[in-house]
Amino acid sequence: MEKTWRWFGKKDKITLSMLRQIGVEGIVTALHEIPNGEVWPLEAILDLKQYIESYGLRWSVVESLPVCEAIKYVGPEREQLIENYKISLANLGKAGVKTICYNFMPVLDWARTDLAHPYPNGTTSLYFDRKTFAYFDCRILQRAGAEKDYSEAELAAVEEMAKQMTPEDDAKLIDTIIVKTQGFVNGNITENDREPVVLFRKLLALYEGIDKDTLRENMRYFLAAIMPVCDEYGINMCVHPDDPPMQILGLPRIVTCAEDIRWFLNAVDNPHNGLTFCAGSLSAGLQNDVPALAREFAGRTHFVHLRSTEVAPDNSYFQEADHLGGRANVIELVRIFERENPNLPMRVDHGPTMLGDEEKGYNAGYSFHGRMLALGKVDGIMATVRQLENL
Ligand code: DNO
Repeated sequence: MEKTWRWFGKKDKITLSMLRQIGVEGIVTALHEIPNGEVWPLEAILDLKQYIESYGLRWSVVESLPVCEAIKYVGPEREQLIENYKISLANLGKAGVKTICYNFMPVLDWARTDLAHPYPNGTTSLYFDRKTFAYFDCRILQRAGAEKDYSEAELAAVEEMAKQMTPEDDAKLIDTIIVKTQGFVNGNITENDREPVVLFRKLLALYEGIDKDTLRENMRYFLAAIMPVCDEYGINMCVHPDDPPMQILGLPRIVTCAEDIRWFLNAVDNPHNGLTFCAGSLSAGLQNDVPALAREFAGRTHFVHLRSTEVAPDNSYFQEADHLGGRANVIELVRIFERENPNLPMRVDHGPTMLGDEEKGYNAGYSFHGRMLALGKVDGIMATVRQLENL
């Protein structure tokens, strides 16, 4: 597979010359300065592409060309937004950037309750604790009917937490869930918003009455509308699975398991409609056998994210695992994808914060040393697999 790296643009403290030194071949990035929903101009795409190429690298994947909420819940501006999306795709196609990652998760992109969970070895990493999330949902958000989604034991734990959480703890949790992970790099709510909880409730309200089938239909509609542009320019769309791959906050999630993936691939049965195989996201769902998913969907996978998680047997938490450990079975995944397509773009996803990363202010999960270590491991697996399998 092609060794790619998610780079957040010219402002990223991790520079392209650093990436060149550690063996990265392709760049995964986006025009982060363009607001969601606006057209990506051809000149701006070419400008960034040339910049990347001047470092001896290539722009392999766009992550993400964001799909606006109004396309997902069907707002009055849907048609205009889809038109804009098609123009951006055509411009990317003209520039020769042809693998496009996006997601179809309502409101939240990914979700974690702790972005710097300490590990015994002194590193920190991302963590999702169900009872803390339940506390956020029931106590901070006070979502109507939230209690229905949790067990009695979880609700009892929420009561206990409520006795201990300080206003500062609450503020940190709000920042983690609503600003940092919801928002991430293309968010609806940013650090400058004064009342994130109020805004967040408004976003959730947009999805009232939208169930799984409706969201599926909205995804099918979007994909069917953009496929002619993808056919014309040879663009591969690849949806990112829901992270975590389960229902949260009463929102429908439709890319969580084999049945979901089969559904959207069949609903628009075009090879340009494909998957970002995010091993870490998929591994966080106990329903998923990750290598089995890879075997089934490798042919429609256009981009691979390699990482792994450990999930508590009772599903009470999950955390990032070492790239060689956890539920994902990265070694087997490399074998499957190397056989399928040795040119598939692959990036290591997330990595521990370590050896001074914590002082740099990197985006959560996107440390330098942690990801570099993971890339070294995955590179070793790829070389071994290629030799053993004569690829
Ligand atoms: C988080 C990422 C996601 C991903 C988007 C793609 O670490 O995997 O934010 O980039 O969901 O649209």
